[in-house]
Amino acid sequence: MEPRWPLAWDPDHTINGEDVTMNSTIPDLGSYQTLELDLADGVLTLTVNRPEALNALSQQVVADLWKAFTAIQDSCTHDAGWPVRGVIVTGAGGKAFVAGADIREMSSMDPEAASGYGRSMHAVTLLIEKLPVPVIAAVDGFALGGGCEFALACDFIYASEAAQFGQPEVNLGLVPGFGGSVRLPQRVGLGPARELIYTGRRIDAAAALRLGLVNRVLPTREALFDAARATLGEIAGKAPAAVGLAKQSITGATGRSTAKGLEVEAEAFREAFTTEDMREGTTAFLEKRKAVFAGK
Ligand code: DAK
Repeated sequence: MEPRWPLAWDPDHTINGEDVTMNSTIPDLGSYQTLELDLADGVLTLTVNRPEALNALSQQVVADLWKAFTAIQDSCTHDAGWPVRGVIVTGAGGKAFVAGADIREMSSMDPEAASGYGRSMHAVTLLIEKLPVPVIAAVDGFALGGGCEFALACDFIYASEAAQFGQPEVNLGLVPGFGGSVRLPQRVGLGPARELIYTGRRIDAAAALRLGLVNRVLPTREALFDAARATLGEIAGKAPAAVGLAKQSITGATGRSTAKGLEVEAEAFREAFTTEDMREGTTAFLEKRKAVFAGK
């Protein structure tokens, strides 16, 4: 399906009444066999579009994700005018976010092919973590196995009441292969992550909220997207480089020792002082006016 995003783009659009386009040009984010991209009001919605297989992450989906997130990365700079200020990742069809890695394809993979498959998706998840804009996984329906791991690479997860999460790999004689053994313990703690991975148990949205796997649960799919867009709109009112540096700092410090993490934070803090937006933000405070960020 052809991506719809350029048609939805209107450079005069605002978020919460603020012009967040910063004189950006419309980025060429490419076209994809298995993804739909829709850029509106500075928010890019990326939809995995294989509803016939509950959006399972086939090798083609992984290749498309790599290409798409590389293109998005190139658009998330002040040189490009920050045309993309936030990303929502989701799945098509209303039944699943992503039901996992593609079991049909995996069933005939040899260990080398499986390893390449796992590493390609690792690369995609690292790209998402490096993206200097926030990425929200909007989960409506199943987020299982590789689908849960894909969501875990996003900055945070919002879920509808219909969401279901789990790492059911052990039911298939597999282990998590797209980052779940690293990111699930980071998100929910070692004990709950072990229990979920060893049992392959599925949990609903309310249980995921209690665990801290998701940030918010919304009653419907519509409310889910409204909430995700509202949060990204709120963040788009801030200095984009500062948001990017904060993300870089948190991602870079995660899993490190306190001393190493503080080094990462110190570097991001120093970098913030090289931006015009930092001068504008602090000056505006002292002048008792609202800051106008140029995205530089
Ligand atoms: N892969 C491929 N096709 C899938 C799929 C999947 N993960 N999930 C569903 N489908 C397909 C079904 O085969 C079915 O196709 P047709 O039979 O119609 O052709 C269609 O989607 C609709 O699914 P169902 O008919 O099963 O729908 P139901 O409502 O009855 O059930 C369900 C929904 C989500 C409960 C069920 O589909 C299900 O249990 N799906 C599998 C969920 C799962 O186990 N996910 C985890 C996959 S394992 C590694 C790399 C990666 C991984 C591991 C290792 N290495 C590098 C080592 C990752 C592993 C995983 O993610």
